[in-house]
Amino acid sequence: METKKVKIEKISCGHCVNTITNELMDLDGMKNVQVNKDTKEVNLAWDKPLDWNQIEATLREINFPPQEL
Ligand SMILES: [Cu+2]
Repeated sequence: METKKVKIEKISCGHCVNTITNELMDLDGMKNVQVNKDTKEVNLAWDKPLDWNQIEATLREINFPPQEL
């Protein structure tokens, strides 16, 4: 299991939280997505075959580019 915490400045409301959570949980291998709307921090946990590049690309595609902490 790999984990990572990132910051996504564009998170502003519950809709953003739902979009990010749903899109990431659709990825094969994603285990956990925890989005904090107030701090704009996102905790992620995943397993193979998923890798960070794929997660980052998905976030960019849905217009929520992540910033590494
Ligand atoms: Cu929003």
